[in-house]
Amino acid sequence: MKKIAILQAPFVQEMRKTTANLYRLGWDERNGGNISYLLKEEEVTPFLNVEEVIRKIPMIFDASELAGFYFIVTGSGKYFKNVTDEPSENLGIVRVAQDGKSLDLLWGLDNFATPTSELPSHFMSHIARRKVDPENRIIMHNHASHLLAMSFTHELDERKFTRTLWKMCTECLVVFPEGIGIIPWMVPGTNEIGKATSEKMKENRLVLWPQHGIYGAGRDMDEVFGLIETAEKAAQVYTYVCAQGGVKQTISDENLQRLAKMFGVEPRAGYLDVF
Ligand code: 2HA
Ligand code: ZN
Repeated sequence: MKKIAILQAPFVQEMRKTTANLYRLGWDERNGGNISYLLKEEEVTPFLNVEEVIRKIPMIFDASELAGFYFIVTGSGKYFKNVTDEPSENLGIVRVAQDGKSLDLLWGLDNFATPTSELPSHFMSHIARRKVDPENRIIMHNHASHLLAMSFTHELDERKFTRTLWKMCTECLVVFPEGIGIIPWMVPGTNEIGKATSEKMKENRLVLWPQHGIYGAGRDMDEVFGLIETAEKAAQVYTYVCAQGGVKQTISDENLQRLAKMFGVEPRAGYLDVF
């Protein structure tokens, strides 16, 4: 059967649009940031012959829980700024091999490029999120500026950090009622940071990497992008509030509780002081 040109695939278009948006927001300078997007086989087969493996790419960890799964990923060392114009150099479509120790490259990552250096954190987070939400398909990492700045000025206590964000914009509690997870500062690209991130992903879709950036998880691009931009907006407002001299009034815990009831969300247990 004749294949449709891969550049017409909706998931390739989404990756191009999203990386361009993220770049314009200033959250993905140079090679900062990475995205992995789980694809269903039936989404891939109209465009690619999945029996044609371009090359095998070894991995430094065991992803056998994802064996046979397809992903479109951003490339290691690649610039989000360049994805729109040069998709096949900067993106790749891969399938996790049966033993979970290598990837079959099916498209892209031209000139021997490799998938994002943060693949351990991405894949371990996919595994963790899919256990709580089998519909989860995207993991996104970027260097959202105000969240990054807040990781220097705000106490790195998950409850306190979450409560500050919730109180900066009325929308926040509704968008991430489970709050935000925070790991210690760690060396990026390692299995260790992957384990720590995925541990937090069991209970959060947002995980802060102090002095580095943010991880988000979601069922689709709108969910994960919306999640990160809502938290980032709250962090931006926090920055302005601090610059304007600090909080004089804010949303009370009782009002956050009323908000949660109205929108049918369950704030993380113990995060609101209401009895
Ligand atoms: O891909 O953002 O964390 C570059 C990074 C590493
Ligand atoms: Zn990063």
